[in-house]
Amino acid sequence: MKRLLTTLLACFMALAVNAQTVTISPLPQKISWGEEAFSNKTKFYVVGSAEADGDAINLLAESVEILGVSKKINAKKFPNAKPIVIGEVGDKAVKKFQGAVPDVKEGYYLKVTPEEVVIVGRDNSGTFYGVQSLLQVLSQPQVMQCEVVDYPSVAERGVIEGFYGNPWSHKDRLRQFEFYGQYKMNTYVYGPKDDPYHRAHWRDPYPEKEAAQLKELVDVAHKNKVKFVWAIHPAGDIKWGMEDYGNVVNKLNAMYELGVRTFAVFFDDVWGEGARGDKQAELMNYLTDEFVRKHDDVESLIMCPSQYNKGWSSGDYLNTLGTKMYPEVRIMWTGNSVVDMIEESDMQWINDQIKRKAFIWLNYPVNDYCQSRLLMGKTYGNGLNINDMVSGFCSNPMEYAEASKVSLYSIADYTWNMPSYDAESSWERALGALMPTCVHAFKVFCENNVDLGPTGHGLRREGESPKFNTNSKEALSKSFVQIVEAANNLLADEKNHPEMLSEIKPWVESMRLLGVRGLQYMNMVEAMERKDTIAFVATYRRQLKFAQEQKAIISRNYEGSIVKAKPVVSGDVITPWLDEHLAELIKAYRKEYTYGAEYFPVQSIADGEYFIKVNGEYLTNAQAGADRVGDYPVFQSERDVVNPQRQQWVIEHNSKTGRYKIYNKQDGRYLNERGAFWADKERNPFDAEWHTYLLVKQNGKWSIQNAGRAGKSYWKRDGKRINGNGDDEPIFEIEPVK
Ligand code: LOG
Repeated sequence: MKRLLTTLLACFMALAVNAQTVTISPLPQKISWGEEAFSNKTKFYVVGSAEADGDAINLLAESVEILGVSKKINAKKFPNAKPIVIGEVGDKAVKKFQGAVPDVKEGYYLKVTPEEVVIVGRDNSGTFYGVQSLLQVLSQPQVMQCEVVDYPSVAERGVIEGFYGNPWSHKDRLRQFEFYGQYKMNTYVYGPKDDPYHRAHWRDPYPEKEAAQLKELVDVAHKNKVKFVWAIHPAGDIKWGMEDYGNVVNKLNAMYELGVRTFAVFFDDVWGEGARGDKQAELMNYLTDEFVRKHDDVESLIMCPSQYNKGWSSGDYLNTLGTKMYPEVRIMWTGNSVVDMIEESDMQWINDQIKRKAFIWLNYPVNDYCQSRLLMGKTYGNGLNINDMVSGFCSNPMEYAEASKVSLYSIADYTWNMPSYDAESSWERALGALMPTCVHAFKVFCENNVDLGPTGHGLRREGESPKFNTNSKEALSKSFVQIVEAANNLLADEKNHPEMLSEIKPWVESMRLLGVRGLQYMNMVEAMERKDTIAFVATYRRQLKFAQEQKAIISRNYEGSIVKAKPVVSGDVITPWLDEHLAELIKAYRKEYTYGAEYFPVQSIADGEYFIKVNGEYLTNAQAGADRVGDYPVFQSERDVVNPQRQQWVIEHNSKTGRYKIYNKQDGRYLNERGAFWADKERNPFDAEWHTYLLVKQNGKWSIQNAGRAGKSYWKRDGKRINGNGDDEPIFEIEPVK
């Protein structure tokens, strides 16, 4: 009896384990699993291929072993194969099953039994999605019996390439479309801000090469059942009137020639004339009459308004669009602010204003406004009950196309089956799907690249670095070792997903160095406990070398790159923790010991007169005497022998703030947070909140950091002058005037 029980239990557990390993993503609306259907070495023949969707059949043929086709089930002809019966509602081969197909666009029915596989689509996309689901079932070690009744929650689901910065490459986009097909996203809106033919030079046609590439993109999108929406952004310099209306129509016609059938017009991020609602409505109606309705295969237009979020809405702009623009024109919306998650009450508000269902432009995981961070965390915060309130839902991603897939995978999940969406499990599945060979290391990486820090847009993401544990020395060491190992494993696994790794590599390297620095810090703590000053200083200097390496990392450092980001990893947890603790440890050391003092950053300079130099060139108040608003000092290689005071700067400690003020000896004007003179002498009173700096010396050179209300950024040299957007690189030579 006991033995029987154990055997039963073992069987049950085996089943349970198998059942758990099978998931279809995005999660189907209805699915029931049975026992194993057949081995994953099974071969097939296809019944119904003549009438079924061609892309679905091609996908099947590329992905599974097909011995032939047949009009009917024919076990005699194919004794060693199983039939895949496939087609759309109305096709002969699938008549028997069509009652089971949900009556929703793109819905499908899939059944896997030991005898046969059945796929019936409500329409062509439905059949294609049925095949995609089947392929996921077949990819498991054991092919399980199942019955799936499935359809999307949101009609238009996908991605809007709408960010500033380096547009995606041709290859990036081709890979994206395959991914969208795989995970049932059906919409891609093309609108990269820095494609000149989208925005700055919207009137001009694409050059031949770009046009040919776009044509290929449209074809590949369509093969993956992705609607390619091409967007034009004329708002920057459009002249309201027939001439430019004609220019828009011409450009849309040129794009039509390349195969585009759905179009969008963007008016975001413009002010003044281009942002007029009445004129925008007029143009959209004109385009609908003169372009859309002149073609029988062009869909109604999509537009992105100038007031595209509640925070920026005022006057009767939205109401004008709502009442004057043809109701079939869809209107995009980013939520309560530029970067925001979307909830039910938000949808009620906007739909009311525009008298139609808004088309959501979700500004996540886009990072064009927080370029040092990668947003690899969970996609959470959107309401689970808004599917009937939106006409579409698209995510604006990062310029890092592959890395964006972590979030896009969840966007696919969310928009396909909204009520069942679970951010956590979707994220876990995404990691497994994207980096199957080193999912653990990838998870550690993603966990440490979650939040974006404080930005003007205010969005924060919770749960960064959940495993960082400072409770004990052992726990801390473990935390640092974990990120070093994860980075090493990812870097060693480079061949398995080269596209992903080449994008995230700068952040992976940075994570490794962060961990290494953490371990050096631990060694410093121990050296301090042992009172081993030599080891302390030596370890500190090693740490410094790694910090410099880390700071030197630049993403997208290729020629022509618009964005060159300096990666920050765990910018809200581990990085600030380590910076703070290192500084405290050094302070404690310096209280007790003098050995090695020259290597540590110091924060004190005696009141006096100084030359401020970069690379041997003198910061010079060349405009002294003119004393105008907006004057700024410049770097000059020669010593000023006529007016030496122009190169002499008075640095004084301000006891109220503990910081330093800097003014010119020649005319007494204070330098502001941009290293310029804020105003003329009369109107330039000293204000400690704005005119005081932190001066830190390291390896013989100084960094000058803004403080108080002027923020925390550092000065850097920018050509001949100072710029206030630098980093903590000590670049200034500050020498007393003798
Ligand atoms: C832009 C968008 C940009 C995003 C985030 C819209 C409608 N427009 O503030 O191109 O990627 O915010 O920086 C935007 O969101 N402007």
